[in-house]
Parts: sequence; C-alpha cells; structure tokens
Amino acid sequence: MYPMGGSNFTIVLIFLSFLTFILVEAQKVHHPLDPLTPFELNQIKTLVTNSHQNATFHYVGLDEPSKHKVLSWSLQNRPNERLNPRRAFVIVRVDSKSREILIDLSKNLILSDKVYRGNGYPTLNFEEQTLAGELPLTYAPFMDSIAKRGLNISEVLCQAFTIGWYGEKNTKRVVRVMCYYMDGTINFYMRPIEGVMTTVDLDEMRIVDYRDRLIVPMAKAHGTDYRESKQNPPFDTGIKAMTILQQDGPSFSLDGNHVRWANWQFHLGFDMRAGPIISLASIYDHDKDRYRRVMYKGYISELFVPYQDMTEEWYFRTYLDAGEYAFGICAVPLEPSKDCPKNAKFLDVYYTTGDGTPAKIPRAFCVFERYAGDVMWRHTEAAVPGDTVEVRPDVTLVVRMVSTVANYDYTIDWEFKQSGSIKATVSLSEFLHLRGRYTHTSQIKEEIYGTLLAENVIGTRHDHFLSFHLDLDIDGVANSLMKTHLQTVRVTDESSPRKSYWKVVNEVAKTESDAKIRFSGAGPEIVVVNPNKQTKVGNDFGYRLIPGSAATPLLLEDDYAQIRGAFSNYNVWVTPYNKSEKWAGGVYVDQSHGDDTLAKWTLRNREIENKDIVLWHTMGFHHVPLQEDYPIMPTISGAFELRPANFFEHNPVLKVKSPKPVKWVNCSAKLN
Ligand SMILES: *[C@@H]1O[C@H](CO)[C@@H](O)[C@H](O)[C@H]1NC(C)=O
Ligand SMILES: *[C@@H]1O[C@H](CO)[C@@H](O)[C@H](O)[C@H]1NC(C)=O
Ligand SMILES: *[C@@H]1O[C@H](CO)[C@@H](O)[C@H](O)[C@H]1NC(C)=O
Ligand SMILES: *[C@@H]1O[C@H](CO)[C@@H](O)[C@H](O)[C@H]1NC(C)=O
Ligand SMILES: [Cu+2]
Repeated sequence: MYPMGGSNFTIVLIFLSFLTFILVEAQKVHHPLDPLTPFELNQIKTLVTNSHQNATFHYVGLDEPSKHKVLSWSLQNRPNERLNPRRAFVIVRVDSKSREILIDLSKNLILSDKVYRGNGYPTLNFEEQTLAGELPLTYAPFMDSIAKRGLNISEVLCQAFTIGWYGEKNTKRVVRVMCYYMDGTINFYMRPIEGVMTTVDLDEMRIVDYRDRLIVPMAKAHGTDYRESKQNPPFDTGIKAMTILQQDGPSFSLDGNHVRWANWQFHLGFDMRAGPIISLASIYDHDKDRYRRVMYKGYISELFVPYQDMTEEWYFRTYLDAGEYAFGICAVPLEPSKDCPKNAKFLDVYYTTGDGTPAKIPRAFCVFERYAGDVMWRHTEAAVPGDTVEVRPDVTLVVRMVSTVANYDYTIDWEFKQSGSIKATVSLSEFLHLRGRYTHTSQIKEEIYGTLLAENVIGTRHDHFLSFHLDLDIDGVANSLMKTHLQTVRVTDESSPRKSYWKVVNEVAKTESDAKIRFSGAGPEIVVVNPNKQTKVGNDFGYRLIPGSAATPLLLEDDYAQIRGAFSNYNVWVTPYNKSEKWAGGVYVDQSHGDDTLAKWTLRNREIENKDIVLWHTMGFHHVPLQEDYPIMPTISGAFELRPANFFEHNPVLKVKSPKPVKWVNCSAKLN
C-alpha cells in the first residue's frame, strides 16, 4: 500500500507541471513553417520507437500544411493563432527496410506507417557513417595492407562514401570506405591511402568486400596543414584591424523565425536535407502601401558532384549531397566575426540523430546587414551648374549557412536587397579529392583525370551542380514563364544608315517542355510574370532570373550518374506546383535509379501557363583543379539574382533615405 497524502500530491503536481510544460512547448510554434522543435523531435522519437524499437532515423522533417492554408493563415494577420494540424514526415530503417511514417504532432499519433518498396535508399545518418568508417581499422586484411605500406594504423582515418548506381537490378545498401593518413597533418584528405577499398553493408554493418589493388606513393604531409598556428612563420599582410559595428543594434527583427528588415519580410526555416528554407518572402511597395509576395519558397533541392576519374577506386564518386548526406545537418557552427561579421545574429537549429534523439547545431545560421562600401544607385549631374551628386549606399540583409560535406565547405547566402532583388550565392572552399603517383607532369603518359598539384598529388576533375527550388509567386500564385529572346534584325529596306539592331521577342512557355532551358551567351532571358496583373502602363508584373554560374553537364545523358543527377540537364525547369515534388534528385537518392527526378516529373509535360508554378534553377561549376587549390582552395563563388522586372512602377529605392550618419561615442571602448 502506498501512504496517502504528500507523495500522491507531489505526483499530481509533477503531472500538472508536465501538462503545462507540454502546452507551453506546443504553443512555442509561432509559424506553420517553423522547423520542428526539440520538443516535437522528442515526441517523434517516442512515437516511432514505441512502434519500432530498433528503428534508425534517416529523415525527420516538417510535413507542412498545404500552400493554400499557409497563405490564408499569413493573410489573416493573426500570427498568434496556431495552424493545426502540425505534422512530421519521417523516414526510418527497420529490419533492413525503409519506412515512411507520417505523424500528427497536435494529436500525438502516427497517421500512417508504410514500407517504401521503390528504388534507392534514404539519407545516411552520421552514426552509421562513423561506424562504417571504423570497421577497416580492426579488419585484419586492412591492417596487413597498412603494414605492407609501412604506415602506422593509429594515424589512419576512414570515411564512408556513397557509391551511386550503374544499372544493376538489385542493390544492397552499401558504402565504400576510403582511408586517409594523418601522420603529421590534420589535412588528411591530402593523403589518401590509394588502391585500398573496403565495401561495407550498412544494414548488417559489416565488411562485405575488400580490395588492395595497388600501392601508390603517399603524398607528403609537409606544407599541407592549414592551421594558422602551424604556419611558420605566418605571413603578415599588414592589414589593420577592421570590423562592422552597429551602435544602435541591427535594423532587422527576428520574431521566432520570422525576419523583418527594411522593405522585406520572410520566414527562415531549416530542413535536414535542404538547410535554410526561405518562405513567404514579400516586399513592401511604398506606392501601393502593402507587402507584395515574391517567393513562396526557396531552397537548395539537390547537389550533384560527379568525379571524372574512371579507375576502380574512383568511378563511383558521383555524389548527390542533399539526398545522400543531408546537406542541412552538415551545417557547422558559424565562427563569430569570421564566418559572419561582428554585427551578425546567430540562430541554432535542431535535427534528429540516428537513434531519434534531437541534436542541436549551435549558430547554424547567421543573419546580418551587409555594408561593403557598395553603391545602390548614383548620379553626377555634370551638365547642370553646381554639380548635383546623389549617391545611395547599398545596405543588404544576408542569411548565411555553411555546410561541410566531407571535403567541401559550401557557404550559402540568401541576400535581400532594398531594390527588390533576392540574390543567392554559393561559395565553395574545399580540399580536393586526390590521388598520388607522379612528381612531375613530364612523367605522365596516361589519362590521370586531373591536374598534378604537388608531388604525388593529383586533383581530380569534377563538377558541382546545385538545384534551387524557387516557388515564385509574383504578387499572386498564378504566374507564367516568359522567355525573352533577343534577336538580331538586319535592316534591309535602307530606312536607316545602320545595318542591324536587336529586338525582343517574348514567348510564354505553355508546358513543361517549353520551359527546359540551357543558358548560352545568347539568352534567353527568363522572367516569371503574373499575366493577370499589370503596371499602370500595361506591363505584366515580373521577376527576372539573372544567372551567374550556369554550367551545363558534360556527361552523356545515358550515363547512369547523369540519369540520377538529371536535374543538371537544364539550367531552368518549370513545374506546376505539387507539394510532393520537392527533391530534384528524388526522395530516396542513395543508389537511386533516377526514376523520381525533375527530369522524370516533367515528362508528363503538364501545362504551366498562368498556373501556380515552381522555377527550378541549376547553377554549377566545372572544377578543373589548379595548383592554387592545394592544399585548400580559396573560396570561389557563383550566384544568381531574382530581380524585379516591371514589378514596381518605378525605381523602388528612389525615395530611400540615406542611412543616418554614424556618431560614435567612443569606438575603442566597444571594440574587443
Ligand atoms: C532490437 O535489437 C535488440 C538488440 O540487437 C534485439 O535483442 C531485439 O530483438 C531487437 N528488437 C526487435 C523488435 O527487433
Ligand atoms: C603510431 O601512432 C601513434 C599515435 O600517433 C603513436 O603513439 C605511435 O608511437 C606510432 N607508432 C609508431 C611505430 O610510429
Ligand atoms: C504530384 O507529384 C507526384 C510525384 O511526381 C505525382 O505522383 C502526383 O501525381 C502529382 N500530383 C498531381 C496532382 O499532379
Ligand atoms: C575610449 O574608451 C577607451 C577604453 O575604455 C578609453 O581608454 C579611452 O580613453 C576612451 N576615449 C575617449 C576619447 O573617451
Ligand atoms: Cu570542386
């Protein structure tokens, strides 16, 4: 028997406070597109592991409400009202099968739970990659290989790499584990142990194949360390201290994940695969005295990094980083004052680890105002006496994340300009994937698939393609894609002393196949227009895509890697909005057969004129390694811009006041 009184009362109290905790936590969701909270992630873990004791988690993300619901919620302007139901979509592995589980978080129950029977496997979680990477280190044949090379096993580190697909009917969920040698450097990617390859079955977590094919000379450790503390002596360029300070604090506000700055407002979400998600971006139109929607959603849908080396240890390196490695959870904590300027604000994000436990990535995003001394617009009126000069400095707002996917560091910036532009920049800094064997180019008689960068260091050629999902809603959901062709006209009738001029021929894309575009120097220019709304003088409201780094693939379309990374076939695609068409390389990307890609969806050739449409933009880099890329490549950037095109009646920043002059009380007191 339990004694009555005190202890029962305590239990009731604990229960009540737990209930309050649940209610408070549940209320913390401010916005229907807010990422899943740690509380919700725990709720998901409990629900899923109650049904599947040994489930391993591979994806947990918000299953967002329908676009229609979100839009009407955001227009109601009652931000404190919670939009129910709150749902999550989960992919787990149970008994070597992938399961898709849909959860209602508001009701705390599983709505559906089914086995996925299609091709491909879900995103790898960190834990299984780590376990697979440790297997060779205690595997006798591998230890023999290391001894045979005269290397010290304690200095060996291994990593698991996805293997792609090459037309096989049946596949197993395996990875290739490749090993590197530290001994004297932290930069182990510079010292691959070539010729050795271990294949690991992830479901059984055991080695299923091992090869030691050839011995390749090991690159030197000397000169490969990149840490400042190891540079002897470091090179002092004489650049004096500088920083950016905002004495009165930032001019943007963060209400949960809702960002307001200057004439912009948008929501900043996070997803395990995509990383940052910009939603409901709208811009205040001073003339119309209202916010006008520009982009319902923008995020990186997939990345494709095929290497161009056909040897046995290399041909399979054809990575799809978002679907295979979860680009979002590869986010790293940003270094204050280095990754982001001093005036930045930081946001943490949460995700689900392999056993379902939530984990935090501190400082995964930073938000800051950028003033880099650039000009928003200017004019000197030299013809009018008195020298009229008008200049407006360009201050912008940047949202940044850095994702470190093994040897690459991708910096993703979403930048909002007062002029109405949204600019997305991808910056790469990387260690190349390397092979050994030569000390001078004069020795090379065979195809080495790369550039000799240093003694026994070959940097392998590869590409980086990124697919941006850009669901533009130009002042309303019904939009069209307009291709603006610039055409040369020969003057034949002698009406002008000139022989030629160029004109504009506009063509509206009617179906998905009309909207598959590869950029060349000659355009076309791409404008998403709202054919139902015009400026006072009669032009359709629009936003133009200005590409900056629009590489197209060099692989053959029937190459298996290219079938999987087929989103890179075109720089522009347009699809009618469909909530389930999110991932340009498919949902199950690891060893996918390319049957759930943007290229496949668009074969239906759906109508896209005056519809709710999504623009997909592929940007890319062909990477021919150069000596300057060794031992770490200085940042290279590519960007595209979405810029108003007859969206405003006139220059939207004509009336913008110059920023207030800075009156520092005492600068040196603030610096530290
Ligand atoms: C879960 O794993 C444990 C340890 O490997 C095993 O004993 C147990 O039978 C498994 N449970 C189920 C439901 O498969
Ligand atoms: C191997 O490496 C370990 C760890 O760095 C070190 O302690 C050990 O002395 C090395 N062994 C040899 C034989 O060099
Ligand atoms: C939405 O996309 C999925 C995947 O491509 C497809 O199966 C489904 O039929 C589409 N729905 C509509 C209404 O087109
Ligand atoms: C500014 O602050 C620094 C540090 O607190 C102090 O040493 C210095 O005298 C101050 N200068 C002025 C002009 O007030
Ligand atoms: Cu590269």
